[in-house]
Amino acid sequence: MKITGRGRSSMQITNKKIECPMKKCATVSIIGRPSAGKSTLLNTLCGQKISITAPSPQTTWNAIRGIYTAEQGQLIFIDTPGYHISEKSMNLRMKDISISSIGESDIILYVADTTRTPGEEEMEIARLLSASRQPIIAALNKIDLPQSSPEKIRGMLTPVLPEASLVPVSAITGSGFDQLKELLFAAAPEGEQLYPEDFYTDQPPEFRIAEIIRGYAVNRVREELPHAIFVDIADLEIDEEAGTLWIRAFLNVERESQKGMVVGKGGAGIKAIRQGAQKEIGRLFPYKIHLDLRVKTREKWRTREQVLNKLIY
Ligand SMILES: Nc1nc2c(ncn2[C@@H]2O[C@H](COP(=O)(O)OP(=O)(O)OP(=O)(O)O)[C@@H](O)[C@H]2O)c(=O)[nH]1
Ligand SMILES: [Mg+2]
Repeated sequence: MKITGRGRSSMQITNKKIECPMKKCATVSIIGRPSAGKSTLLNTLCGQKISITAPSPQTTWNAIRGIYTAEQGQLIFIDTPGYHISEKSMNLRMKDISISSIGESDIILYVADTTRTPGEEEMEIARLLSASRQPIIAALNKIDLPQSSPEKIRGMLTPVLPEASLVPVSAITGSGFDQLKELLFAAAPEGEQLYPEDFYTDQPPEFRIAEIIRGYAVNRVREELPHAIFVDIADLEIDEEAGTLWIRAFLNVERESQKGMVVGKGGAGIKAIRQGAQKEIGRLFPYKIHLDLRVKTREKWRTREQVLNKLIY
């Protein structure tokens, strides 16, 4: 039997043409304001906790890849830091990451929070995206909340991004996700999948561990403090015989006075962060986890380029 390839999307067996739909593969950058729900959406879509989330804005600092594989093909999402207008060094770095991820993608998934009245930042994102060549899908998020008003965002987006597909969703409940996935695969080019089926992120273990710890820390503290915390991993060691992964990590704050807020009364704060992180890390690695976590002060680290170079890249 003679089999000949015909283009990328069909093949011929002798005279009988059998349609064999080619799989889709696309890189999708997730763009939106801080706290719009980008990371929550990524996690719900991929069915895994890939990127940390928190009620406070500016939780995501880097481009985080999450991979979704289905019958139709593979979508490689890039979760990005919230697009925020600010001249501070840390914010400018994060903004650069968001903008450059747009250039790396086949599709843009714009996430907008329908519980907020669209302001200048939303408008700036829409204008930025209007200059891009890729298809744009706008997820109008948080429709599960009573104060959600998708019409306000629709009214603002339609004149600026007339070609964009708009889909109301809830990143928490997954409502609207069937339509969202359909739109994404429809916009995706044909191509072979880049990652194995069971692969869902490419974050290096040390980075992932630091993020998990930071996630528990930022969810534990309030107001300005979430932004003042970064994690560094001093040591990672596997004891194969004992089946233990030893982790020594520091939670860094900006001022001595913030240490107590993280440590909490009688050490309750740091204990809860340690226990939560330890349990979650334990689900990722086939070892018993021993996390030694301490709080340290690193004065004004958010203005130090050397520190930022290690954290946001
Ligand atoms: N009710 C509701 N809450 C949501 C939804 N999506 C996200 N949230 C909440 O909104 C907050 C921010 O969510 P994130 O996913 O961290 O937002 P983000 O856009 O990644 O934020 P940055 O990383 O700071 O840019 C969290 O408290 C989420 O639980 C949603 O669809 N419904
Ligand atoms: Mg995020």
